[in-house]
Amino acid sequence: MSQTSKRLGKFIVLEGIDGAGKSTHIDFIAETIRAAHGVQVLITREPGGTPLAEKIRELVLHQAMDVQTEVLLVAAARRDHVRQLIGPALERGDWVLCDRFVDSTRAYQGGGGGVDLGWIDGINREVSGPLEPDRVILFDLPSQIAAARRGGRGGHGDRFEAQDVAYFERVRDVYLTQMRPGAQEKTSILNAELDVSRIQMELQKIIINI
Ligand code: T5A
Repeated sequence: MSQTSKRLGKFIVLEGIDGAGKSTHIDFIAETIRAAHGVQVLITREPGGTPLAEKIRELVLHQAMDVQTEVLLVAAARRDHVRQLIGPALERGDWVLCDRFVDSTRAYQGGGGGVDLGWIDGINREVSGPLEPDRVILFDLPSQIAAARRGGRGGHGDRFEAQDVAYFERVRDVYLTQMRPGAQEKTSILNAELDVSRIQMELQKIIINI
């Protein structure tokens, strides 16, 4: 998106540790947005969302690399995603529902991997410019429970799912206690331990008020 571009749609982001329940609820969230706000909803994800970014996703999830390289690759994927898909959708008035965005890089590479959060924030500002989520819905779940849920599902077997519970506790800690400046008032923290129907009730309340 350029500095002068006009944003008409809203940008909604789902965050949380692996197995917290974003995929389970994403279609419900999109349908609830359509019903509540009468808009088109584009569902997308990070890393990914464009042909180039999906190729980068494969590398980041499956190719061994150092953690700063992870930051730079997800940033490259994000740049393409914002310019090719997210920005144009918002400019034509669609809402964009994105599974992960800049807070994932802070939480995973910053919290999990130990990379300096200031460095990550600087790169994210360069890459996505003025684009900020209008609402972040954070699915919050203790790491042990998320690991059990991932185990029950069989797991995707990517590099992040192979990390231990301590890694995911550090990821969760950044999500909860070291938010981006200005992100706190735009973040809804959802108790992902609840059952699916209770979570849907909470999601409806959040979405109606966006
Ligand atoms: N990444 C991404 C970075 O490191 N840096 C970045 O900058 C970015 C953008 C993406 C990976 O990339 C990393 C982070 C990620 O590891 P992914 O496969 O897209 O990889 O990973 P996730 O987004 O985490 O997707 P997952 O499928 O692993 O997790 P979900 O979507 O949160 O969980 P979900 O819905 O699949 O649920 C897991 C299991 O729990 C059950 C479900 O049925 C399922 O079996 N479940 C529940 N059970 C009981 N009660 C509930 N309320 C339940 N909700 C779901």
